[in-house]
Amino acid sequence: MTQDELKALVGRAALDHVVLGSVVGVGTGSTVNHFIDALATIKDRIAGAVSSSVKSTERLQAHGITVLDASTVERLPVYIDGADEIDGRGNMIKGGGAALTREKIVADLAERFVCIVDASKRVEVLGAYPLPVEVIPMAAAQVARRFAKAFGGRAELRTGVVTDNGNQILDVHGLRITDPLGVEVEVNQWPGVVTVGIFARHRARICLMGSAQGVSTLM
Ligand code: ABF
Repeated sequence: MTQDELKALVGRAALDHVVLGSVVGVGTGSTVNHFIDALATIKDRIAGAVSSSVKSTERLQAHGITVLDASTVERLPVYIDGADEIDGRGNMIKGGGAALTREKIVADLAERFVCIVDASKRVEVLGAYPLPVEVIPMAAAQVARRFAKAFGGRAELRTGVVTDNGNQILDVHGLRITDPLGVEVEVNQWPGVVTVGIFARHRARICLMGSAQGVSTLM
């Protein structure tokens, strides 16, 4: 099976974790796009969606799924989203799609984060995938210097990308993140950092992984 077929497999499998009658938290990316397309088949059995990006909002609305503003929702039973990397405890690197800030906001509303990935995303230690960090533009150079000093990482500005929130993305290469929570907490304090693409405080409680053997639940 191709990578996209594996993404479609887990996108459909995630329907099993949707609580009927509820508002569904929806992430961003090509795997989530398959989930959105599957969600459309039960759109009359949910109360709508809270979206993590303009791109996901547009796809949801194209299917006729009502998209609610996150500020109007107190709690979501579930948040379905992809990842760039996920380890054995559900810690993730996210942000390859530049939506990490709103993804973390919606994940914070949810009781359960269900991550949907193809097998290529599973790692033992986070960091081979360059860590995305959303920054206020004026802080980009200083945050890059901090990564070099604190973790030996090499930060590159993601050219031609402005996030839905009007900010820039740094991609930090050369990291081996053995303490995801510690790094997330530390970097969150640096002036100018909007969101760091480590999801340890908001790690996945369930991970559906698609592989040649089908869909397996990693945790
Ligand atoms: C999104 O899922 C992003 O955080 C992450 O970059 C992306 C993974 O992309 P894809 O599903 O297209 O592989 O939540």
